[in-house]
Amino acid sequence: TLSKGINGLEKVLLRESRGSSAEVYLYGGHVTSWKNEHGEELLFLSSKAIFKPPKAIRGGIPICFPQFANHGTLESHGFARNRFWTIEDDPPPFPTNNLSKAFVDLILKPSEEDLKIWNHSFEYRLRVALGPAGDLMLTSRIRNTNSDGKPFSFTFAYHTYLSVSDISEVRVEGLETLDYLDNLRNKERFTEQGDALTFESEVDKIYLSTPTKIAIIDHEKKRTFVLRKDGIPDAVVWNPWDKKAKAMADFGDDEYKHMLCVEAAAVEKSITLKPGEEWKGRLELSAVPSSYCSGQ
Ligand code: TA6
Repeated sequence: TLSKGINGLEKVLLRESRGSSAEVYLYGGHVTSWKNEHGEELLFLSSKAIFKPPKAIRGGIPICFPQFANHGTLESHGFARNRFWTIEDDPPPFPTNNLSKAFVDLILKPSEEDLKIWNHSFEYRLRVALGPAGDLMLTSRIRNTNSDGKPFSFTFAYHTYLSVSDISEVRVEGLETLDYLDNLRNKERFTEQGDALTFESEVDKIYLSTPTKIAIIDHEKKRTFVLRKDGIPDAVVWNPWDKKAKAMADFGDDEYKHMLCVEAAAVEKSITLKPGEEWKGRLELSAVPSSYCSGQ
């Protein structure tokens, strides 16, 4: 299943018996494609994405670790998204995901260079799996392997870019009435009003301690994405809108209309691991016709 992708970068193709599929680049441990059984692409990937280190791939699911955005001293979103991961043939057993036959296990360990910028030894295991109904499941296990007895702390996100038909036709349910930090207003804390979220301008918010289930409803496509997360308290919602879109070299000027990032994230409270401890964070995405969802 290992083949050469864009610019000769190695990728893994997962295919589930009913026809759904996913594509994972070893560069970044990055899911770049997730298709349903009809072959429809469900993730957004920019037509201008640059598949060349050290640039992270614009779209799909970048892994933000050990730092989310600029919440710390490292480069934005940390370094996991622009490192080469390797396939791990025989990882320690996962308690879940046993039903899936279409999966790949990746691992990232810090290089000597990485240790100079973040002086902690870790093992980051990522399993990407397709469920029988075509659900996309990502499980991260991050272990502190420091031998000097030191704990470490990190922030994290599955920076998921969903493909939508038209951002003005999209509604997000599950984040109403929650507190959020607004990145467009000095990361100040506000409280969301009672209605489902809709979009008519730039948004960059970190919703705090959210429910585990968030629904992203694409009215035009009559499709609902259901995002479930486990062990990951926060959720980031981002759309760059027109001005920021133009400012990004690896993003088309009008592409903001066709994407929305809804990101399972751990940002407000960093996660601390003592040596030998492991953290687990799971993301599950499904895409269903809107009529299947209650209230639709
Ligand atoms: O998750 C939202 C965010 O942190 C935004 O502030 C935005 O800049 C985006 O991520 C993309 O970051 P990047 O470093 O990939 O350009």
